[in-house]
Amino acid sequence: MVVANRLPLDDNAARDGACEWRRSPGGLTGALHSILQQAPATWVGWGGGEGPGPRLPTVGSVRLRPVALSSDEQRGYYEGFANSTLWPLYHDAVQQPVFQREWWETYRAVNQRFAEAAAEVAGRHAAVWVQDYHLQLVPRMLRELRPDLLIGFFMHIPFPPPELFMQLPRRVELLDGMLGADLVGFQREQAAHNLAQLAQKLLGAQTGDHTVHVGGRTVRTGAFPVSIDVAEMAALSARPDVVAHAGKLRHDLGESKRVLLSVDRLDYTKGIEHRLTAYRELLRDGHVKVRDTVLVQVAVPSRERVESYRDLRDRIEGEVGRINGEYGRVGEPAIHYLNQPFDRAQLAALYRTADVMVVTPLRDGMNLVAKEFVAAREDGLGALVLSEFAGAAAELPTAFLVNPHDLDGLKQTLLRALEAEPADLRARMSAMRRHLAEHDINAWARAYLTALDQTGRLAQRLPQL
Ligand code: ADQ
Repeated sequence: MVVANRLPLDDNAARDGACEWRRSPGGLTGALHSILQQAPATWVGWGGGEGPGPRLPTVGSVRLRPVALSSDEQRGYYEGFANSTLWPLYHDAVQQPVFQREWWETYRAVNQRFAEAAAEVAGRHAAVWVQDYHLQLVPRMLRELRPDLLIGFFMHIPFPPPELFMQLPRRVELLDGMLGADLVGFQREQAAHNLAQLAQKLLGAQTGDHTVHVGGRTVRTGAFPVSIDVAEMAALSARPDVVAHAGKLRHDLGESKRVLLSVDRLDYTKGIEHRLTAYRELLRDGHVKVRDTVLVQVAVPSRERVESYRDLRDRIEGEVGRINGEYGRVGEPAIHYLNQPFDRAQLAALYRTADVMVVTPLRDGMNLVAKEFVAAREDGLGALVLSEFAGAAAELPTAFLVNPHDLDGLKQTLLRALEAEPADLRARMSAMRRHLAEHDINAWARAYLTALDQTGRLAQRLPQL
């Protein structure tokens, strides 16, 4: 069973009953999509919208169990505590976290509702995999309701060092909530280390090698870097219609132009503003000219009911307008800005078209876009400029790694990537593709689930893993 904030359906599909799997612009749904179809499973999550939502049938082999949220609850739990308190704090407080006392009560009540829904439908001794920071209290709540269950928790975003976590007014409850799980998984080793330090400090826990002993139980921890369906992206990018679409994009952008591409959820952690500043300065200094270079910035709308996200969008759109106004020419903008969702085939075509993929978050749990780009480049070419602060950097050391806070460093790295020799690019890309071939989404699920269930029972039920 998976318990996640959202069901993997989009709102339209849920309303008209068509029930296509949702490829949401968030990374989590995509990551779990392939795995769950391999065995009978239940997915507990919010269906979007208000009230109890429609009765949802089984999709493929996955049974859906919707959890209802009122609009006040969406505000307090989702927009408030999850995305205005935890999200910024866990991302190095790159934006000031907001602490509002009433959000906490809603967050706790909604976590309790998810735990009750899971407890109600889980079979005896079932394995339950709870996802992400929205549901950090669920492991403890679920254990109290159903001590027979095997409970896993995976944090998709960074888990911060004690100096930051200690700011949280409800830090003890949040920490204790996660430690209700049998296995707590993170993207990076450092996060497991942070958890151990906090458990010692706040709960007086004893810690060992990837273990936390607390309240008479042993909780295991570890790093399980999430990945993508590499084979699916490779196949998609080789499809004749995608190749043709990439050719058309290249033609429209200018056959002789060097294309820089960025694809992000429109989020302040993704470093879009820093990137635009670097690009403006490259144009200003004359290192880059609109007649031979163009930036395509795809920024899918995200969390638009949260004020800081609306403000960010205004700032980014203002800056894109300024740069195009100052440096663009008729029929030749400096930046193509696309604030819209794309389907997977369109994304694959974009990845194929890029000379330089620019992935420069200020902090990111993993960043699946970087991996999608590598998987799409069966031609072995294309440069990846990647922030050191993305989890993916630990796995892709042959990317052009960069500190996005260092504007001069960012500018120099963009130029190095633009001017790199094909032989250098091929060597870098081939190392990244070798790594990804071995570390795809199935490898992630296999590693996590075998660590969760040391008896091997789960692995037997997921034969394709
Ligand atoms: P996100 O912060 O959402 O995920 P990311 O890992 O980059 O970030 O995933 C974004 C996904 O959205 C990618 O699969 C991408 O293809 C897709 N996408 C982006 N723009 C799109 C567009 N315009 N149209 C359609 N799809 C678009 C969180 C964490 C990450 C972590 C993932 C998974 O913040 O660090 O990698 O979860 O654990």
